[in-house]
Amino acid sequence: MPHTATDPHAARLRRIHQLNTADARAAFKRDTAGGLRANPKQLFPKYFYDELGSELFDAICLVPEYYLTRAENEILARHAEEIVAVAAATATGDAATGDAATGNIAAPAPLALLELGSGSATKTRRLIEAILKRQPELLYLPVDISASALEASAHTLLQSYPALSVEAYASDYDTALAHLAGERESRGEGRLLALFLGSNIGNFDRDGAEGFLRALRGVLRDGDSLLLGADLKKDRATLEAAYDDALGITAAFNLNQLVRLNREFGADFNVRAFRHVALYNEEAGRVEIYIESKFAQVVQLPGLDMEITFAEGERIHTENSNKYDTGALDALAADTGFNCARRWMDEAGRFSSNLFVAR
Ligand code: AVI
Repeated sequence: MPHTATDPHAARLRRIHQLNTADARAAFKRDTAGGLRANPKQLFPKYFYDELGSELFDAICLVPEYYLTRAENEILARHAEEIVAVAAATATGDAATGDAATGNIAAPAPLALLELGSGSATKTRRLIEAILKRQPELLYLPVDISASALEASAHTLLQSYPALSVEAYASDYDTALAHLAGERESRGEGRLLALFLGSNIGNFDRDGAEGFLRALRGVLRDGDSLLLGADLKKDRATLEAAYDDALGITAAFNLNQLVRLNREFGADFNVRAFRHVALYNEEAGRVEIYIESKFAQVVQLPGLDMEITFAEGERIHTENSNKYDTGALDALAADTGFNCARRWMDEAGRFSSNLFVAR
């Protein structure tokens, strides 16, 4: 629902920064043309999230096979208060800072919450509630590629939490982190707890994950922290089912990339002539997702001035979902300017929430 002058929550929605500029459109064109000319063909996961793609991802989080969301929710339901307590203690050295000579005790600096890839921000509620038990107000800074998801989630959260203010960024991660690094000094003394939930880190390869965490580290001060969700390595059957559910929601999410190309570039993909494929590459420790051509065919993309041919069974690689073990997570923290201070897992040991403290 759009915010109007009569919207009682409008004052606490400080701003939605639209960092998705004309450059983003040019990058989408460039990435798509380059990816479809490459061998093997490739499309990029950040382009899954148009309005329908964001809704389909929310639906994926509800299918029985996609255990990740429920496992992370279980962790947050059990441990949100402890997570926030550890982040706040880290932020202040303990519960409060003080000047030993004068005996002046300063109150703990309030936490602000930054979330990369916030989507519908459903899981974030647990952390918002845990923080608001400790402090009277909270500034929430969500970043998401989808402006529609940001608008909707900001509205819902502001309705639920009268003590919340929101400043949102419609942007890809690189652009948002560069922007936020420039704004950090003007944000005052408060501490940041950054969130990167839901195994989003898994959609980067190792170099990409390092680059992302280093850029995020550039937005944080020493003692600020990052709660990083990471899915753990497990058996092939569980992983492949999680990315190829019986209802076909993940298939629709994947094939929606073709629908988007039809809409945005006037392409004539016959979506029924392609199928969704999800395979666990055990050696690489990742689920690989593809769109496969059911037969030989030619597709026109007038908006990109391209014609592309597919052989029968030829695949477009659309996403990797990397799975971690705890050693790899500790190494990732150490290599990017963090300490992994604490780790929580769901009872079945499928998923991890890692508190990385900036050092
Ligand atoms: C957004 N990301 C963490 C999801 C994942 O599990 O890699 C994207 C996804 N792709 C298919 N299903 C879910």
